[in-house]
Amino acid sequence: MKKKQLPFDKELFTRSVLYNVKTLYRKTMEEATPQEIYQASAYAIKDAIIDHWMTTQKAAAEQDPKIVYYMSMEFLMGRAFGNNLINLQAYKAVKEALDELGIDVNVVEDQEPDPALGNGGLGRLAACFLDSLATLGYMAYGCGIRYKYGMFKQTIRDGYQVEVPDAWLENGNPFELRRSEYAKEVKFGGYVNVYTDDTGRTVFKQEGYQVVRAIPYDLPILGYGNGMVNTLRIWDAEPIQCFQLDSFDKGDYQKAVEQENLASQLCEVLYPNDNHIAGKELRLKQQYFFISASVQTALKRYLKDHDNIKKFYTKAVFQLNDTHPTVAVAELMRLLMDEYYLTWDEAWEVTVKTCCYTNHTIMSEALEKWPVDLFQRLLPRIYQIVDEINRRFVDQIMRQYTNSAGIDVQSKIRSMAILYDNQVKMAHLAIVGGHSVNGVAQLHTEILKKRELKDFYEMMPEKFNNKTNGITQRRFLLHANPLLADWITAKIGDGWITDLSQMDKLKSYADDKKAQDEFMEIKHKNKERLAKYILEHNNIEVDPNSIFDVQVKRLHEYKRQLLNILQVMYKYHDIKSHPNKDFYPKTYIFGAKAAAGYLTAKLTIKLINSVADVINKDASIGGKIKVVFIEDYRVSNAELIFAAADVSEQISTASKEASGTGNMKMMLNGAVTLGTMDGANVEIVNEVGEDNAFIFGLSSQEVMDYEKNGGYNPMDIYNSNPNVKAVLNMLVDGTFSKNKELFRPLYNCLLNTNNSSKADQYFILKDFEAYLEAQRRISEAYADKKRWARMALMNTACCGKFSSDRTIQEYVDEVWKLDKVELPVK
Ligand code: TH1
Repeated sequence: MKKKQLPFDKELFTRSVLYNVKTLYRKTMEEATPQEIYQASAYAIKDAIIDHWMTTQKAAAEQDPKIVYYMSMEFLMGRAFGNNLINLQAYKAVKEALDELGIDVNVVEDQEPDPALGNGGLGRLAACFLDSLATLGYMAYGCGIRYKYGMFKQTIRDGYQVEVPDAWLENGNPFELRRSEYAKEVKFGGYVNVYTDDTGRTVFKQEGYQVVRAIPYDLPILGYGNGMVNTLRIWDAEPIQCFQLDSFDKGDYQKAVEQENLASQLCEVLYPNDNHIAGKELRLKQQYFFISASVQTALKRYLKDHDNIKKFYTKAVFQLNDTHPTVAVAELMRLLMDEYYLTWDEAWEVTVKTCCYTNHTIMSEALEKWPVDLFQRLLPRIYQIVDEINRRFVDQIMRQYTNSAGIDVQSKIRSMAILYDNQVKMAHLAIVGGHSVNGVAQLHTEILKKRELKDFYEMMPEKFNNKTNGITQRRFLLHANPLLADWITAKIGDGWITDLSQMDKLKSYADDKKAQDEFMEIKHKNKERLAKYILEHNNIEVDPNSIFDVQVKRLHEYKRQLLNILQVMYKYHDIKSHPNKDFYPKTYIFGAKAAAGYLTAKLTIKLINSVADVINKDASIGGKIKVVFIEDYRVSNAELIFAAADVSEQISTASKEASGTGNMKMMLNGAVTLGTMDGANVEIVNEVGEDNAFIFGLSSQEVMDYEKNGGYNPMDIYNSNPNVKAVLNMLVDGTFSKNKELFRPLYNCLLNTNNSSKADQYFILKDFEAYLEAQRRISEAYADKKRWARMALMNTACCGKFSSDRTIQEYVDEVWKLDKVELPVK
């Protein structure tokens, strides 16, 4: 049975490209640069998208579905051109059309800068969710910030990371629409004047404030093959009006300049910290800025064709992506009371029924807490409301727990109050102000319920639920790995594109010799493709017959890139001292950005590059190990890397990685997980079976038990394990740097003899021996071609659960309760 395709007019596309090149640049195709051809092609695609976009809006206006507003400081979209073609089902047609013009579609795609409005997993998850929402036919708005500079570009100089600004908007963005007619005002600072108006109502009026204009830019989010186009609305800030010098007295002049400055700073740059909060004032301003504009928009849209504001929650739900958008709780309260005149209780009911919160981490340095004085100075009216929410909540704690046997009310208040120790605790506000709290993998949600948020769970168990993360197979297989995508479709049909659970039909090929050979042949081709990229970018020759062992993700101590590179150092030492020992050649591939101020992370990058330098140049090891650090790891090169991975390194300290999603992307592409029982790895092993993954190391329970008892003493391991001793000494004996002291800080992190409770916080030495053993098992398994092919194929076959389509359907069924939009297309 042939499924219907979205209509796409190839001839119209070609004509449109030629026309655009002419009218935009006054050039012929022969004269146009690749960038100009990209722009011309993108505008041609946008044309096709706009029709679907308008159709979607019309259908929504008629059907009045409930809408989810996915509020997030980060959307790590990656390039739009190829993805839009995929979802329009027009990739092949456009490839042909461009071919006929003598142009390579890959070259065109490569002209687009990566929109990198996110750090890592959290931002990429938001992007996958938008893709799934549109594909499943649910009305959704992504709400975020149009940062002028996204995640910095990483260059490596002399082995060190150097950050370069990411001017992604330099050539404009052909897919965006500026919608100045939907601008909103956002106010900061000043004070609240409380008075009674003529009707006897108490009025809270913010005065002496600074105001900026929020301008929305809309980006189309296409569903796959269904004609649905949702919207990612990102906000830019502009000063409210150009000031007229003549009419200004000194005070006004000062203020006008301040407002201009504020507007120009607000959306300047994304904070490049993953799993870490720097607590900067500008960051809080960014949060309130995009939240106020988004909440105003949502209310306005609702009131356009409904009149009972008390029923807002029947048509809208706000999903808060971590605590960063949590001021939405107070902003919604403010607007409902101050602008729409609801009472506190009425407004509170609407707010709780509208808001939901996703927790993405238990790392303490990532928990958002704002100093009360800063919060109050910046957002005086919002602070009043938070203060009242807190007062009522503390009251509730006292009513519930006073006189209950064996319960210390004060300790309950200490652990749950929103305002405590002169801090505003954003997670507590998000939990109290909404009706759903979810973790992002089973293990993570259990840790939230049993430990991190235990008191909240006991008080309001009905709010807690798990939504294991997922990823979109459209970008990470259909677009990233066309060879494998075509092969799978030939075997089981194309149903997997919108229903990943169908991948399990591949299981019947797991023992089929021919299928195994084809599968591994495709992997080989993808390894060649990556090898070419590495040769071009790193000038390192790698052997596609070696095992491609990949760890790509943000650099963070808990993710333990250091464990990986220490293991490489050990293997190097081992090979040099036993040149005749059998060793299956391996290529260790790293990719990671470190937050600009995170010294240990930056030094780890330098270490990886230094080790790579020494090993790659050492002819005596006969190329048995190569080490590659891929510069500027981002969504576009990630697609090449995932497709080529044999081994997926997921080696975080158990209990620390809430979910992880790179693990799923590599599994989808037939890589075998080498990991700890952490985050979603646990569920991956559950699906694929223990025989098809390599698991090692402490369990999350063991880690948490050690932590409760003040850690462990790594010196014991150093003194008793000669492998560990040898490898640690290599850090400080000049093997990898002329300056022997260069890597001393890393050595100290592991062994800190002055303060043993701070030594090896992430249990690297504790897990070292088990990790070596797991690496050895990998080599053994890979040497058995048939066994490895079966494992790799089984990983792809068992990845069905990890589609973001499944995650989104769970959110819809259990939390958001959205209605599907019916579209006239087809
Ligand atoms: C990540 C988590 O570390 C990761 O385990 C998870 O898969 C991903 O979110 C998606 O759920 C996080 N990223 C951030 C970024 C910031 C603050 C907290 C987290 S948690 C800025």
